[in-house]
Amino acid sequence: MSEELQNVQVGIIGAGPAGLLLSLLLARVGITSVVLEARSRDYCEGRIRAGVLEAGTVELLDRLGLGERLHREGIVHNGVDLRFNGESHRIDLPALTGKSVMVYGQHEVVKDLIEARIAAGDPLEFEVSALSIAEVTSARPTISYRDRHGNARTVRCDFIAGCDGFHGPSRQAIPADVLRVYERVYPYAWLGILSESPAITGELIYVNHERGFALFSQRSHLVQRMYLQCAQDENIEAWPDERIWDELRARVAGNDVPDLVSGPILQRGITPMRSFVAEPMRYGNLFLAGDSAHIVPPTGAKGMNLAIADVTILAEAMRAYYADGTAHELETYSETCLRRIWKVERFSWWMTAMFHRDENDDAFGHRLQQAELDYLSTSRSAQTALAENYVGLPLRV
Ligand code: FAS
Ligand code: PHB
Repeated sequence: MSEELQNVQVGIIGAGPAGLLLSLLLARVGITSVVLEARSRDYCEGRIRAGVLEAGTVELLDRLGLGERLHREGIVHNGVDLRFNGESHRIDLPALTGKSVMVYGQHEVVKDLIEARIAAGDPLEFEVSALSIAEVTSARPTISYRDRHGNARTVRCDFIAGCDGFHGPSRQAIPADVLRVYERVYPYAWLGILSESPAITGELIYVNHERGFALFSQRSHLVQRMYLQCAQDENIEAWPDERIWDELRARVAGNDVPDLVSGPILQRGITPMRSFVAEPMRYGNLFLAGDSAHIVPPTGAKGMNLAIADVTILAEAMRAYYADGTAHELETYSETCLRRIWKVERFSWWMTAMFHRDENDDAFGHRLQQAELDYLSTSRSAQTALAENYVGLPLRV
């Protein structure tokens, strides 16, 4: 099969939020790129993941002209409820930060980004295979792959953006003696469902309960996204609908909370919980962005937002390089991103430790958790600290 060579400025691996958004940000400033995705378009658009957009993410999508459906179908959330010891404590986001968050599924964001990329007529290839990266320390690194028809192809570019998620090949292209990895795996997981049912209160409810953590989120007024803390090795087959609904009710029930109304479960799955950071995020002319470089436990609703922040910084650095010939922002890309990433890792770890019941924890640890929650419910300063992280830290911190 013929070998075809494409020359672009940036080769982007992965059509998740990071890769797609980077391609659109680069196109706005005249930088050519190709996006190479292993999965099909339908698979990428059907992958149910994150649900909360930080204020900065919404502003960015608006600037890109991608906010129309987001504002039509998304739901503005001005508060989140923290529930423990049978009581709810509302964090008033605008009162504490002047900002809100938007509930709009990641898969909806991906649909909007794919549509925009295709409408622009720029290259976006799905179902590629046998992808490999080479010569990343040279001036013209390459990406080789087979397209969906089995044709061998090679992309020669100035830069490669590894937006291929936690399991992609980009991070592996950094030599083991260069790469530093920091990881914490949590002793529990999340059982998540998507259901056609009404919300309890219409705002997110994070629950610390003796039976375990629960989270009540949304995708629309009629579709809810809910999670239960479960064992790391939980078998989803052991959770028929009735058991899921009973457990959700048991963890959120109280005189101060409306009843949880059940409905058809549209999707279910188990999500493992880990914190992970790979440093550096640049090696030669390979740049990692998003889940290829870091993972946060979803308790802080940060995964997708962090990926979007990475590529915003990377796109600005590449613009400066091509427009002004200055490489400073490229050279400091990793350092700039990691300063924000570690703050978000901290917040996500803190929210996770505060709300989950860890059976390995001792009585002292449990009391500390209770004190953390009690302090949050009584201190405006503590609530402000949570709120400013929840709505999203500034891009450069
Ligand atoms: P992504 O993983 O989204 O995209 C990477 C893309 O690269 C994928 O499309 C993949 O197919 C492609 N790829 C991989 N290898 C390739 C190869 N060799 N060749 C070509 N393409 C390749 N975050 C939250 O904030 N809240 C949540 O509730 C939440 N829930 C999650 C549940 C699950 C099961 C998972 C896995 C993640 C969840 N996340 C959540 C985090 C998630 O939203 C990520 O942070 C977000 O998808 C990151 O976006 P990307 O970095 O673009 O990576
Ligand atoms: C979601 O809606 O999927 C969601 C919301 C908040 C979180 C995690 C997940 O902290």
